Amino acid sequence: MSHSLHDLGLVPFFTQQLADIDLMQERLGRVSAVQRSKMTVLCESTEHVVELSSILLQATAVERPTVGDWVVLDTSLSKIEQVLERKSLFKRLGAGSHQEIQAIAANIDILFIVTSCNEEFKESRLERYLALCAEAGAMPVIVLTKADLSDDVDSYVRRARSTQAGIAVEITNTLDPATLDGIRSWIGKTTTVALVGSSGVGKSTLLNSLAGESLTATGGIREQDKKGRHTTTHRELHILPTGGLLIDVPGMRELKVADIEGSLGTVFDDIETLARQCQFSDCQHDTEPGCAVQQAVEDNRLDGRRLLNYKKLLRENAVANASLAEKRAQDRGFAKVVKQGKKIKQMKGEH
Ligand SMILES: Nc1nc2c(ncn2[C@@H]2O[C@H](COP(=O)(O)OP(=O)(O)OP(=O)(O)O)[C@@H](O)[C@H]2O)c(=O)[nH]1
Ligand SMILES: [Mg+2]
Ligand SMILES: [Zn+2]
Repeated sequence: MSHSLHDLGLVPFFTQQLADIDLMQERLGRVSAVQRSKMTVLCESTEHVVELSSILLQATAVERPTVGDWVVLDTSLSKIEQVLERKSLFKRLGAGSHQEIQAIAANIDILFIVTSCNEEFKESRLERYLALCAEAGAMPVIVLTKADLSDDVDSYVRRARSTQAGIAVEITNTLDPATLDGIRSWIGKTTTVALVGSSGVGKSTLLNSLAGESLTATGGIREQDKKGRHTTTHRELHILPTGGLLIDVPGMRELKVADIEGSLGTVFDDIETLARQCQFSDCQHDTEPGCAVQQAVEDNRLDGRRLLNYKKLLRENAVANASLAEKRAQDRGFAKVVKQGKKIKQMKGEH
């Protein structure tokens, strides 16, 4: 398929970072997929499967290029030499014991947080995505799929709206293109949207319906608990024939947060506003006297579940930040030991 850099979402924010765009044109591209150490980069009219330069191989996981990044290739068009500054970055804390911040999608304008009108729907999960979206610097839209399977769509819309003041909510049956107008209205010619949400909610089905053709595989869900089968296995940036770019992200089993302290206030503005009226400035909104937040829960002005989730995210974030700080300190210590080792070798005249 032939496309221009403009079709790939090239806007002034990126061209301004290049000294001479004409000189760079051939070597400029956008990462569409990552396969271990290899990456697919879409350039003007062609695509290249490339490797990272030795300098980028030494970068941390979050600094290395990810899907959606704008990159400059070397003159042989076989290695990524430079990653342009990002406009936004959706990231999470990696699963398992090896904790590291992982870049999921770069340079996205909008995050479609996809959830379905069935047992899969959970306000707390949406709030988690919303906090990560605020931190990413993207605009969130909650997309409610499988409206055709529910006879009470309004209650799902109400619940979705309660997760963040003023949040945009779109409703669709992704199998029916006639229900996609609201969703389409968010996607401009150079807009990049990432699709996130649990496995089986219909992210890939939505992508295919918007494209009007089958760009990627979709799969069924388990009837008993409505859980998906993790059909999409890797992140990929797709160009819509009508313009706009969609990054399809596999359903994430675990969505751990870190570095979100600056963004919780965007999602939980109601709680943080109430907290300013608590008697104690360090109130934990637990059993303290004069707690305006607990009072709001008692008066049914604030959902107790929402308060519990806010506290849970705060706690989880604090634990993650502490362990990240410890890991960084260890890494620094390790780098020092290596450096000293080298120095001693040099002093002894060894190589
Ligand atoms: N009835 C109905 N079924 C839908 C809708 N959207 C998706 N589905 C079905 O849900 C199943 C899962 O859809 P996928 O698009 O593969 O889900 P996904 O979110 O991409 O899942 P992963 O790739 O595993 O993360 C498929 O059988 C779809 O046909 C919808 O709006 N209505
Ligand atoms: Mg999928
Ligand atoms: Zn309080």
